[in-house]
Amino acid sequence: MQSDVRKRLLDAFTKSSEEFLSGQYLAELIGCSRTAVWKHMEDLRNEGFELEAVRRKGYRIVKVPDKISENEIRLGLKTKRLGQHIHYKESVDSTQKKALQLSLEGAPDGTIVIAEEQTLGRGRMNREWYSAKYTGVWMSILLRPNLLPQKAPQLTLITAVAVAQAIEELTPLLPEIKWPNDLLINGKKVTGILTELQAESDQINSVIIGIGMNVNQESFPPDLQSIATSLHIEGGVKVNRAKLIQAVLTRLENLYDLYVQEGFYPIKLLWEGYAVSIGKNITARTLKETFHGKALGITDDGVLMLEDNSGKIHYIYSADIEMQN
Ligand code: BT5
Repeated sequence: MQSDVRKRLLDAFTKSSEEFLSGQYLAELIGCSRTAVWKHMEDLRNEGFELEAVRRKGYRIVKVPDKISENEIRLGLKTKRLGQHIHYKESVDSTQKKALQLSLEGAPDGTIVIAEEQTLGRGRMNREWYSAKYTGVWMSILLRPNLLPQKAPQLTLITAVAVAQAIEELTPLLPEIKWPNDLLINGKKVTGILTELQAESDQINSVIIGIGMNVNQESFPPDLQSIATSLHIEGGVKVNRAKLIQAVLTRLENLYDLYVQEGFYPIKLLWEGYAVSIGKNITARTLKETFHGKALGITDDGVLMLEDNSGKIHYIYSADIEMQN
């Protein structure tokens, strides 16, 4: 929509003391036909405005979209690298895919891709990731770390700590981390992390860390209701997504710098403070095998240690975890 028409339309609603404005009135104000007004209103609807159209009364704006703007993320962002290049999209298939494309085009370390909506958001092993419009943080962070490829899974754990810290900074909620890539609140998943690697032999070309945070959803589709939650559902208030993004980026950059300087050990200590599955009986499903036993903790490299009933310790690099108690 032409921005001056949009501005005049929204101004008319802002300034009017009437709730409803008729199509005729708006048409005269803007100098177009009533059909054109209707089209403009449909454009607004497509951009996330909730509108009501009532015969003989006209149009009413019920709700304006809670959009993130690139400027809102930039304003006050104190990082040196993360988020210094922002690719903001209204809708994408997957921010991971877009970030990979940017990576291949040579985008710098710290570039982020953020979308209001993903039509093909994905989890690990191509599982679906539900990414409804204007409600979550759907973000991919491109890093070019000087690390051995086998260290990349540690970045998932670092990111989990960063997200947990950011949630604590902005809400009174108590997030927990379920190894390796889930954040839970009251036992339900509030965030999932997906770390993808492009590497050649011993050299990482880029790592793309995907973060899917449920923020302002009021409900979930039936198949997710029993396992998913949002900050809004848990805390009862809406959370500013731009502020949350800033907090995640700042925390992640700080932890990442700590990791580069001092290795994984200090991160491990922080991580353990949030870990929910440690000491519990779990089932760990890897691509090849299923293990039952007690989760003893993680190694100094971030690998899960599971002790089975015969006392044998298994080292698990990636799995789906189910907790028994
Ligand atoms: C994950 O996978 O948890 C990683 C999710 C990463 C999503 C981000 S969003 C930005 C970036 N772009 C992408 O396309 N992806 C990343 P996994 O551990 O495999 O969990 C997937 C499972 O979580 C699904 O099979 C569902 O059961 C459940 N799930 C799907 N959508 C969910 C949601 N919004 N909230 C909670 N659980 C969900």
